[in-house]
Amino acid sequence: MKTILCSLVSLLFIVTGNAQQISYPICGHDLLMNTMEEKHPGYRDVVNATFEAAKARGANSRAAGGNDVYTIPVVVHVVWNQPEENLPDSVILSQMEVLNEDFRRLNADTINTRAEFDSIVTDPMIEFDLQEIIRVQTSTTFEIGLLGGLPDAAIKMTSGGGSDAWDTNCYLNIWVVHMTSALGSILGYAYPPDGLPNWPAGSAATQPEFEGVVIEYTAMGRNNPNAPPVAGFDIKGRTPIHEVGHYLGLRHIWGDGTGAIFGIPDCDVDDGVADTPNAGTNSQAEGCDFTKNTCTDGSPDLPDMVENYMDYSTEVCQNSFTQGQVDIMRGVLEGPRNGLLTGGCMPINIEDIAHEKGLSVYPNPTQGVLNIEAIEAPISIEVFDMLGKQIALSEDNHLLNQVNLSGMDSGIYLLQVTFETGATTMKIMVD
Ligand SMILES: [Ca+2]
Ligand SMILES: [Ca+2]
Ligand SMILES: [Zn+2]
Repeated sequence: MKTILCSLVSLLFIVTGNAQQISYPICGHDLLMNTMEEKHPGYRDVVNATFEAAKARGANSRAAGGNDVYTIPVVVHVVWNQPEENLPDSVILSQMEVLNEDFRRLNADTINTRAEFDSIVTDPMIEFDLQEIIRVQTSTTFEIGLLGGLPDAAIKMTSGGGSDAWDTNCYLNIWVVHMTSALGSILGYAYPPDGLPNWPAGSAATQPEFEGVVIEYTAMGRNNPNAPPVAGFDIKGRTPIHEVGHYLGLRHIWGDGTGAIFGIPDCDVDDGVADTPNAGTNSQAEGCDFTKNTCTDGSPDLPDMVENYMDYSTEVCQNSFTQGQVDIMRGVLEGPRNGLLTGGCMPINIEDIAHEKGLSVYPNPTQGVLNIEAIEAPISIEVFDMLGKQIALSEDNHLLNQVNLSGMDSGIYLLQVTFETGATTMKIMVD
């Protein structure tokens, strides 16, 4: 499942490959890219543009000394059919620990990172804050179509037998389910970020409520009683690390070259990250081979970085992100996914709240004073910049309130108005 060009070819690979080795560590990212590209020609270009913008943003922010720890609020949806799929809290909490170790480079196995990579691996400074575990029992089965159709409308919608997302602008939703597929087992999939203004017209199928990460229930946590007993493929909670990597804009470390589908090293495509050594194939077949070196690039020529979370090496082998990858992930958090940095919004229909409270915000755009009027006094009125930094807070409010934004740079800001029973967030523009 590694080509980004043709899911049919991936299908052949799965069917003809070594079933046991091939069928486990599979990520549905490529499947997803293919499906989206078929539905919306140009999708890949938009993702690429987002990726390049994020890379530049993250690197610039680092150069400017930006090194805040970013915290992502997380909602886990356990959508279960068979009892074993209803994972206990302990497994979810174990997975949260793995996220908070690996995205802070606090994982004990960093001692296994080879010395030649010491200078490029780094701490992403991203943490995860579990807000809620939602459990939904379902009779629906979640099947990946033969041509790669993903069961989003079932998994991610209550009406489809799954569980509705909490607002995907401000929460990372992780759905834990059992998926079936004739393609083999898929351990997870995630959408790369979108949300740039150059999104092509007619892209409605990329519903915002489908953003997030889907994980096969056997791949969660370090203590999962259902983890598949496949020799060499110990589950260490690294599938969600890999999928969150995609969610934050990362590509596979081998660059998804076409030849790689057949195990032929394809060194002409890379992952768009300068510091990760070029790799021609993924490491699925090798597991954890420190001698693997499929491409010659640079001097000294580095081996394939099987330690990287974005490879298909075994989970016990993976322990690192590089600085280049971290720049992209942080750039995505500062750009298309910056709503995640506002501390989470309330899990309610925000349009309903704005309507229910008769909320009116004017003028928008504003050149200075913004009026915020409602039929109930808000508990708080907050304004955030697009980096998620709070720039205004009012906790003493009335039915008509004014926030003075004169002196702020021109641009887009987020206004969050919180009432007793819910909150709403909207974009405002300062001219
Ligand atoms: Ca690279
Ligand atoms: Ca090399
Ligand atoms: Zn992947």
